[in-house]
Amino acid sequence: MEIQLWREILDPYALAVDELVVKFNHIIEEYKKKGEYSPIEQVNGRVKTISSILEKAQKKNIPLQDIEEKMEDIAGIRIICQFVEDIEKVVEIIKMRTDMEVKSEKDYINNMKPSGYRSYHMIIYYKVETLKGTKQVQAEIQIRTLAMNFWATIEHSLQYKYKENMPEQIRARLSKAADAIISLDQEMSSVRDEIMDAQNSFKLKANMVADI
Ligand code: 0O2
Repeated sequence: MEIQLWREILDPYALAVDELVVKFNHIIEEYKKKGEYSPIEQVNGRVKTISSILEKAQKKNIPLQDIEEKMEDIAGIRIICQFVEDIEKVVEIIKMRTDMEVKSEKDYINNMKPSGYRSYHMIIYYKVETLKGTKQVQAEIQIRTLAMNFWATIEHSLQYKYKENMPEQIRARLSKAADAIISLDQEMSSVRDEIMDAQNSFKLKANMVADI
């Protein structure tokens, strides 16, 4: 396929990613303005690269003409939360919206992948407006804690380094690290109230200083 054709296909996905990132960032702002704790800590988005699309299509035997329908993560949004409890809240927020239609969900938090990967995945339908009219695209939203993201980032770069041949010893250490992440998230949740109190009083003090 020619590069120009790829651009035309991927453009609406780039627009969807840009819009979704703006919208989720706006949610953070709304919470901040109300002086409330935001269940979303940060948002990132990306459009899958052409080479990565082709690689995945080959691996999963997806014909090129079916890519837009079958490859659900051409547009990818990653929402990072501080605490595991926040993930549920974010899922709720997404389900309430009228501009995002949930197609499917995968709960890799309660059902950890054999690798140790944990995250909550939602595939949504999202409409964008282009010169050619309205186009509905799919986007994958990954919701995870800071700790889960730390693990996934390291594991992803090791996967990239070793491809299919990750040494068993490294695999085992990653699995041990995944258990440590579960404990860390549990520990953080148990001190959640104290942390939130501290953050609120810090904000309060900062506001008081700003008012002076
Ligand atoms: P990239 O480079 O992040 O875009 P499959 O890909 O067969 O496992 P499926 O149905 O395509 O399964 O989707 P799934 O399982 O919901 O996972 C899709 C995405 O989740 C992956 O995209 C990763 O981003 C992330 N993910 C899933 N499993 C793992 C894992 O074990 N480790 C890490 N670090 N991330 C994972 P891509 O396209 O594989 O990769």
